[in-house]
Amino acid sequence: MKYILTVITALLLFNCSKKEVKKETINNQKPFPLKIKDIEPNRVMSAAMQRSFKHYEAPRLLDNELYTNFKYTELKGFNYNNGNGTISRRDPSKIIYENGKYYVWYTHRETPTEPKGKNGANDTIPSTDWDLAEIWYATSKDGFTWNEQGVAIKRPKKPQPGWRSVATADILKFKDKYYLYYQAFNAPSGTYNEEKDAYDICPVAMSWADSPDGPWIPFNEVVIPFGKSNEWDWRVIHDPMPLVHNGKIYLYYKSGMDQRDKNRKHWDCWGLAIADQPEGPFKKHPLSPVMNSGHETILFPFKEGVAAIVGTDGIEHYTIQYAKDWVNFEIASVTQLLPTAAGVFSKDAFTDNPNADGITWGLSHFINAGKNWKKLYSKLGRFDCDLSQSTDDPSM
Ligand code: AAL
Repeated sequence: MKYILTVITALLLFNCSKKEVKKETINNQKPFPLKIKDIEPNRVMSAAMQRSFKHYEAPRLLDNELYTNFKYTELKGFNYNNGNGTISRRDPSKIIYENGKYYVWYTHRETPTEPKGKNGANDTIPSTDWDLAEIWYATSKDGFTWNEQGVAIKRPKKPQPGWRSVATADILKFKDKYYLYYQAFNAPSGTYNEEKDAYDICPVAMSWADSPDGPWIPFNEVVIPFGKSNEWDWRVIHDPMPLVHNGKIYLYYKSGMDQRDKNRKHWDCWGLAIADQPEGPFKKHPLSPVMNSGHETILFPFKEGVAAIVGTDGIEHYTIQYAKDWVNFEIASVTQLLPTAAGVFSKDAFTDNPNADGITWGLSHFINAGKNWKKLYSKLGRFDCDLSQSTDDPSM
């Protein structure tokens, strides 16, 4: 009898500790005390209420460090030709602080007209807002007024990767050198290539420099290749976003789960590829895709894990998520007016700090379009938020 009781007690304890572990995986906080059954023990919950406690731990979504509002401010220092669609700046990189100033890299398009779609594009007319683009950079003392410094990565000569467009860069600082990872288009964006069975013919390229002011030296090899045709990321690799974790480079990227029918509808997901060196080889994590929603990749180290701003697109859009192990994300909060394609200022992006502070600001892009998408171009703007352990929310 004594033996049976001991076994039952052990089993009960094991069960409880399992539940605790599960709760701990979300945001490393103590369980929120409120449960509907504590208030009204006999209430039968509707499907929606059961779901909110079971899948989302709803009370936690309303009260935690990874909840914030976003406040937006127009930037000073950029000229957009009065918004006639011929100059565009979009997809800002993370922001880094070097030499007493902030640095950002972004897609810069300056073309004779606004984008005309894949059928209207030629050697000088862009198909999309990020076609025929270069990667430019700007610096700032305060994050509000920016001085455009000019081109960082030009389009190389045909047939080098990126001859058609280089876009959507992100920065890595690793062992005192700087690395820009970016999309290298070998055809107008949106063009389908039968031979390669891919859309943008746009794997990830990289250039490196000894200083954030360049000169940038092309690595001249694809660093993150497409998956095989039976893999989820066979079609495009977009939005490379490198961070440093455990001494390695953790690079998140966007690709799409394809429906593979004639409409080729796809569903944006994020993958993770890990390397010991900035040049690679990058090994794709076997659990990729690690995120089921979100258009552009927006991530930053938070405590010992990584937090993600999941903005537009997907079933879990407008959430902020957390992965203590950098792979398995859980929803931490649901919020609104999230930045688009943001580049964050994360002090700990490359420091491998086991208690990273988080972020309070960054840059977002805003897509401006006239009637019928005429004069389409994008602008950069600043956002402020409180996704940091150490500050108060400036937007409240
Ligand atoms: C962006 C990013 C990538 C896409 C396009 C330009 O916001 O997701 O960069 O290719 O849109």
